[in-house]
Amino acid sequence: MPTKISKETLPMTATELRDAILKHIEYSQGKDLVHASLYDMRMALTLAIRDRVIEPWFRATRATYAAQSKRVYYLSMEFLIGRLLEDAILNTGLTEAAREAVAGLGFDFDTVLADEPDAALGNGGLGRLAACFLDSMSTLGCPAYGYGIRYEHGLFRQSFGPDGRQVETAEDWLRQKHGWEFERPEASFNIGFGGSVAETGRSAVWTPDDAVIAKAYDTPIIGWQGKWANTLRLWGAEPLTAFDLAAFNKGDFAGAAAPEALARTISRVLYPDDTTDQGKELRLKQEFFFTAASIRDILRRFSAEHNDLAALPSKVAIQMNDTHPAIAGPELVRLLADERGMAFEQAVDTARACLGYTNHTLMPEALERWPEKLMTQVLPRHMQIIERIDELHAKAHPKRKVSIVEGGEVKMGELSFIMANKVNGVSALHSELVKDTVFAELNKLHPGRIVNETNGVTPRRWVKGANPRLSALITDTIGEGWEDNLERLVELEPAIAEQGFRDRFAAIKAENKRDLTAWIEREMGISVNPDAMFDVQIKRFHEYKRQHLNILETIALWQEIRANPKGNWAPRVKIFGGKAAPGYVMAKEIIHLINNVARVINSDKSTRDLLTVVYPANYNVTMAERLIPASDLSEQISTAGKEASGTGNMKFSLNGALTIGTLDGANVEIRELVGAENFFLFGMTADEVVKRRETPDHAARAIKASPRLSAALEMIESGAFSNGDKTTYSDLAQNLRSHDYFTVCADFDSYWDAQRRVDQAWADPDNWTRMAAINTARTGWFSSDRTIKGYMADIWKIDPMI
Ligand code: 26Q
Repeated sequence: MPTKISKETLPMTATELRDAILKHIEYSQGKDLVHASLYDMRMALTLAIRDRVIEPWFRATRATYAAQSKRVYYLSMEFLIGRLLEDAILNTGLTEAAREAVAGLGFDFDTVLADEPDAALGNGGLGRLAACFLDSMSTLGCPAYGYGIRYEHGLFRQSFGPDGRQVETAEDWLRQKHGWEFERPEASFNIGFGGSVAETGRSAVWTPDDAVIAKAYDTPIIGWQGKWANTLRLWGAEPLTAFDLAAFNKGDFAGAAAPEALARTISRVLYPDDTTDQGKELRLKQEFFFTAASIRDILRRFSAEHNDLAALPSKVAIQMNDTHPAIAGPELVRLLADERGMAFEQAVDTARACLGYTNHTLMPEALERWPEKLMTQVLPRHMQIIERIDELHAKAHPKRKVSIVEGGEVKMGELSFIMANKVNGVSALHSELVKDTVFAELNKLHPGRIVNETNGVTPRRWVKGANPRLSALITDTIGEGWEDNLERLVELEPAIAEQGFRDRFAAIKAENKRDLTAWIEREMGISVNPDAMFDVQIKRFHEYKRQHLNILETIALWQEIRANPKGNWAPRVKIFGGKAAPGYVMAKEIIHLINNVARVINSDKSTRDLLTVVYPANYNVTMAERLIPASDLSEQISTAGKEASGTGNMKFSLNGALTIGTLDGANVEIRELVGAENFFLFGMTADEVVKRRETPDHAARAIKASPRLSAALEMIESGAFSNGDKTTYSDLAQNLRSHDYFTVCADFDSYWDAQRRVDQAWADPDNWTRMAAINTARTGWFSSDRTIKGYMADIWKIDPMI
């Protein structure tokens, strides 16, 4: 087993690292030090660190090959990895050496780290989960490949117009060279689309009429202390023929480049998560493009080592991150049956034995469905295979009521369920709801197929890297080695009883808040009181996440502070962060409202010391790393039953923020672990929400019963936040008054009361600190290492290599 860390790899002294950086400035960047720019320094440091990662990476690859180990293939449309340099330095234990080396060369280390663009190849939770899983699989020595798309443009950049509306511009992370990746032209596949199918007896031959090349780009993912490294393989799309020389020679310059432009479109841009924008042909092509390339790569690797395709499930575990790669089932069946001659039913069983499916949402409108017509047009052979899978399933379960193809649509959730040997939810509550709602029928037919794997987050990035001060206190208190054994944080608990520990804990939070205060001043020109409570809601904008519940409470609070300025109000800074899908009108209205409420409230001198609202634009992984360690209160206020898990909630708890939240997703498990007395619970349960919706005028009733909510809504409608224009927010207000599917109104008073309990708790700072420290001590279970161990044992049946 390759456990030993060889001297040549790690550790490295500051002087050695300095020499390595200088070498790269000279030979990779082609500069001498006096002329090196910040970019040159960042690239040279990146390459110097990358060099140290190569050896463990090779070692892990060789060890897996030598042991003929089963490998995990994690297929995901999104990998929201953020910056890689700081993480890699942390995992290789080179933080101090790098800081010293870079300073010695005349650059500021933090500025160099900050020069790296965020790799924003994801929308939110699902993409960030994939990134945390990569880190944990490498830390645990689980042989694995992440497979995804090398988008030229990640999630759009967000800014706010002068009116406070969201403005989207293209993100451009690849404008500068991506220092971590290795281009692999030898790992290329032709991916076809469209065309026709010729059936000859038992087999079928698909002749696509269009094709692109999928080319691999590999990024090594090093685990904690460099003991293991896996590969993130992202596919870029390229044309089969780069250039139409005939057209060029005729003088048609644009036409000559047309095929190239068309092919490259496939990996051009990440689709924003937007349920109103379903069924786009390019999205389907993206999904097939990366899934087909990945499956072919997997089969190629298997066939290089083994002959018997029936043994595939003993060597290959493919995890589908939501339904986005659901075409993996039909594609694997096609390759096994059509191209390798396996009997169809055996091919289906073999594929199923390899596949797992993770569900991340219960909302029916968010489950992917593709028009049968489009599927037939783009993937004619796959459509036939899907129909045969449906028939086989019907034959095996004659009484079954569900089918994959229904009403002219292909339901990807059902396809994924039927083609997977395990289906998992992402929190205890969510997994139960998966069994009882979306897949109730399929669960009856396949008892035991649905399992739970509660999400987690990597402590290396989200504690050690993001919160070095807290990490030092943890190490001082419980010793080394908690970073890959996070449940050891419970050992903090005895220390919490000591005043000295609590004082240090409080001082760390205060310092983190001062850093954030300076950043807010610098970036936004807003000065906030660092001693106020930092009350933070950062996540994608969605009606179910209810940022509007938060802003309604903010308006009501402002009014009440004005009416009673001598009241016992806890001074607060309300911080928002997040993007809305460009086509999601209501979510964008909420953003617009928050910005204008901020403008109005922040200009009220009479309340300024007690209430400030800040909403920095372009929330991303790097901003999360800055905000979370400086937070006192974590807003996790989704309509119960709608947030599958949440992972931000875990990051906040670990970093010593208290949660105000509903009984939704992993909040339930957080509350169980930290104790009900250390969690501000409010709102209806998932069952109560469903019942309440049966009362058609539930919103009107709630508004009538709540003078505060009435006043806040009326204030919005009066034009107070829209320069007197009464119509600006009427859609938003009307939606709440009439429909209010997400029960903002029905939960308002309960939320208000919980916020006042928060105020009371804030009034006793030492007790607040005690509660915050308990949150840190008791949430070590939310390490993604624990989650990955669960997947390895329950789903993948793989043993760790270290
Ligand atoms: C689908 C079709 C077309 C275009 C985009 C999409 C699309 C893209 C992204 C649909 C959904 C997503 C992302 C979903 C997501 O992030 N879900 C979150 O997953 C987290 C990890 O399990 C959970 O913690 C969150 O509760 C869940 O909302």
